[in-house]
Amino acid sequence: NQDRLALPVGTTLDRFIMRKQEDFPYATGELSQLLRDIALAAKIVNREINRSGLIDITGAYGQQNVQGEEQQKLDVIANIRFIRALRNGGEVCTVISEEDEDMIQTGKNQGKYVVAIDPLDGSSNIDVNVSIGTIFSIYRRQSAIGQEGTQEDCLQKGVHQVAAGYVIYGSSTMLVYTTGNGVNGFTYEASLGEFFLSHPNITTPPSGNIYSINEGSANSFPEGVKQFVQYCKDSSFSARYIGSLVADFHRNLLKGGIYIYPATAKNTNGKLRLMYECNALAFIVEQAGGKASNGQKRLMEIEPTSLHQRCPLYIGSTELVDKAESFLSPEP
Ligand code: AHM
Ligand code: MG
Repeated sequence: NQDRLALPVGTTLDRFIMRKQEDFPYATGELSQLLRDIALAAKIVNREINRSGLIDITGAYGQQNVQGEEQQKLDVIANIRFIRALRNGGEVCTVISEEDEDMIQTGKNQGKYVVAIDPLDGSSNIDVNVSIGTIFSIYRRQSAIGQEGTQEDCLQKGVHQVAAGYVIYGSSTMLVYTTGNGVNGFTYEASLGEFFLSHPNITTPPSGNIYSINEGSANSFPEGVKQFVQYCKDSSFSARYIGSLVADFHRNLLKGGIYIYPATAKNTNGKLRLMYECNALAFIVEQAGGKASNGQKRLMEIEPTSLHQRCPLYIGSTELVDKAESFLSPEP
């Protein structure tokens, strides 16, 4: 019933999650709790990010770090915060994170879910006050409950995601997520400590005139990518590239456009990570009516083989991704 699903702008995230759960009579509430855990950690990380410019002068303005401990880098802090929230929540048995080489066992072996997360993406922008983000994917474990999650639980295709989302720490902080029933965006109101529904049922324009790619590497782009970039120029598109995947993706999602991180000489399989960067955004863009591919095939159908594997990314408005693919040679 569509009417029941439509909730008004201004609904808090907690209420939204609760109401969505009511639409599934057999839901146990565990996924809802997991999403709330992530939102809570996002608030904490947001607070740390907002203070980050002050970190080196905290002594000077009178605030001491409680434990007197050395300040750690923000991406490390974000990793600690998200892992702690996921561990305490109890719904997740295993986590894979950009910050950790191996799988992280939470010790909560009753947890039904596995999470893949990039706790703070856009590392080159952290120190210069430019938008950064968190990206997450949630999968249902395949192994039996009661033991640690396995590598197979972690290496599922993107099509098996049960939910995915991102947090953008930008001019506003927003959380955008999908559980496979459309995409909704929530904006954070810091003085109230709440995320409010601000972007209900996000759909991405079928086409657009923004292209986002690091043209500094143009000399080593595949021939088809060079041709597509030339097509964008011939069409007088706008070039926009922040260098924070979440921020570049979010802008293009709302305005229409394409983001590309192709294979290059330096990164022969692209730079971005399949499990905690590409798949989550692919799920979101498809739910918003857009498209994600590795240049040859649907990104969410790639069979993963390792936790940190990389993958070329072509993502955004369907017509533009189709156009880019038309310049590339088909899979051998
Ligand atoms: P990171 O995980 O080290 O932060 O790198 C990922 C970031 C993305 O946010 C961004 O889209 C990309 O790297 C930019 O890479 P480049 O500087 O090569 O254009
Ligand atoms: Mg990253």
